[in-house]
Amino acid sequence: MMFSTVKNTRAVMMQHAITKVKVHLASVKRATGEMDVYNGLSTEEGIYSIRPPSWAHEPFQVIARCWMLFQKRVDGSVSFYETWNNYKDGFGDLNSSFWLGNEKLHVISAQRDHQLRIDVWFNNTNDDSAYLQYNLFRISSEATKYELTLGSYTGSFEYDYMDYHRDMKFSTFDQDNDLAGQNCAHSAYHPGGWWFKACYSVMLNGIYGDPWDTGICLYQRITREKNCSVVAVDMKIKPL
Ligand SMILES: [Ca+2]
Repeated sequence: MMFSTVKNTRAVMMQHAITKVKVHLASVKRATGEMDVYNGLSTEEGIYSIRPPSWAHEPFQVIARCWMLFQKRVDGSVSFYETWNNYKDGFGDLNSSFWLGNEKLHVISAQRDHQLRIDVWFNNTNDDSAYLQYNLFRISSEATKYELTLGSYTGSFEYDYMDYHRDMKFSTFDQDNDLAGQNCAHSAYHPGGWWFKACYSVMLNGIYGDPWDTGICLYQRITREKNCSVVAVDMKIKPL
């Protein structure tokens, strides 16, 4: 009885937070056009078609306003328990949840320096949000497993959650490049592709809405506090 009440309260809180996120998205102004990702992003929020100079394929679409999003989670409609090749090419829907693709991130971030910002919305801290920001973000090539390079940290969290993931290679359930004995991205541990070490301090590609270690979580490795109550998150870059 008690458990059921707690569960219902939690469901109501989560629904409230999700509604807020959806309202925010509904106000997004749609636009289509060419955008120069290297010489300043449009201040008008919308979906843009881009073709980086060294991108040998068809132009692709991104969602941006000052920052270009490469990851977004707002609901559980898109699975992030995906293969290496799907993380490489990208998946999902720009209007809801998606991963832009590691190859695109590599090409864009190799072209010139970008900064990174991650915004996170929680359902258990007064619908609060917080962010992580880094003055450099770079993803290496597939040959070196899309290794993550980060600059120095600023942000509203006191703890630099991405610090643990600096210089880590990307791993998926079908490609183990982490430093743990097991494959961190295996479904039994933290399902989803990420720059795992052994294994994580922040994991934003877990199972949406899962309150446990398999979910979207932040883990303070000194105090061992864990927060898996993320209802929305986005990751984005902007040219320096
Ligand atoms: Ca491993």
